[in-house]
Amino acid sequence: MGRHGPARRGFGRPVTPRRLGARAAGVEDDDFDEFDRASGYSRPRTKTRPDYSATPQGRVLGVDRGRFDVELAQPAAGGDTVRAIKARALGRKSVVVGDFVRLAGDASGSPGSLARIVEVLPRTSLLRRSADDADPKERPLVANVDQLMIVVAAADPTPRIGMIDRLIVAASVAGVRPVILVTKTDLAEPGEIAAAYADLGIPVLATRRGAGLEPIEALLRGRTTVLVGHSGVGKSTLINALVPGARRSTGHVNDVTGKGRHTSSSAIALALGTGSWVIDTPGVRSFGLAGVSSDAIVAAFPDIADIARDCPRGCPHLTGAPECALDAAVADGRLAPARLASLRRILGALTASLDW
Ligand SMILES: Nc1nc2c(ncn2[C@@H]2O[C@H](COP(=O)(O)OP(=O)(O)O)[C@@H](O)[C@H]2O)c(=O)[nH]1
Ligand SMILES: [Mg+2]
Ligand SMILES: [Zn+2]
Repeated sequence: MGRHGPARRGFGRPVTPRRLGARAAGVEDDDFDEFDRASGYSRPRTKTRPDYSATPQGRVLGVDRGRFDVELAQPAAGGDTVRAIKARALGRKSVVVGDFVRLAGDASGSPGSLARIVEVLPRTSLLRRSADDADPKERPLVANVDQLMIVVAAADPTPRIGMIDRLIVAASVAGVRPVILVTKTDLAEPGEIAAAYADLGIPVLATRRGAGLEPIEALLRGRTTVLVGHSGVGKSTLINALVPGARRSTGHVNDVTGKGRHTSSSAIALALGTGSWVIDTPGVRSFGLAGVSSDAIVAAFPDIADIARDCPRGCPHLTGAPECALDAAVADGRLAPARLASLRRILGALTASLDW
């Protein structure tokens, strides 16, 4: 089955028509300046809006200076990807890698052609990027992600537990499943990391350059997976092994800017041959956690949430919290000590990085 086979997720799902008026596709949408009001559809529209329900659909694979590479659901004459710009009528609405979009204009993909993105289909998830914890501005980075693959090296660079914890929280609050991949197992044993996280119910895989890819491919199949991890952990090496022709540059990457030779600092999605996409995120160090509550973190772990219902109201669940039911659960064997330690690391990472 090719990359446009039926296993492919996202394309072809029904889209609720939310246009009032039916205008022929291909009209100049720029005339409709109320096209996408930022919030709410409670007021009746005063303007007729174009109907794009029959226009080609695609997925944004990459963005470079306002130009989007869009993979078409149905390949066109000029190929299966087209260049596109955002229609002015979308205003400040973001279009990010992973978005499913509708296209107007020249979506033939022929040399020199340029389509317009006229609609962003409803997102199932959205990961935002934040420059650092002090930066309140969080820019949307990737949409419609099923899995966040946290890539850490067994050694070189040394894994950072705190970063893994933050990413688990970011994934959980974004509605994205976290998974962990330990690379470079030729340099060190992955045991410690695996032990710390397997107890949280998070899948942990290990690999090394040249190792068989089947377990990783099985985890990626039929899903959209974002790879995130420190520079140098081997993300691009892995993608090159998974995606023939990907030719992601590997090797030294500047740790501060995330930029290396031929290395773009924006996310890029690559289609796997199995209705799956992997998204590389060079230079991304963390995802935004603004507004995340400790309740949301606890809720990410249903069995722990169940126990925490016996906690005093407003219990922070941190070490030393009076009458925290999680301590009692560890004492009587209902909760593994390593799992409570992990949870507390996550809660601690959050409280340390946010002003409440
Ligand atoms: N020893 C060892 N080195 C690896 C392995 N995978 C990648 N590398 C090396 O680690 C460096 C960084 O890899 P790269 O894929 O560019 O990492 P990225 O920054 O996460 O994309 C490169 O020099 C790779 O050759 C591995 O399994 N074992
Ligand atoms: Mg890389
Ligand atoms: Zn508690």
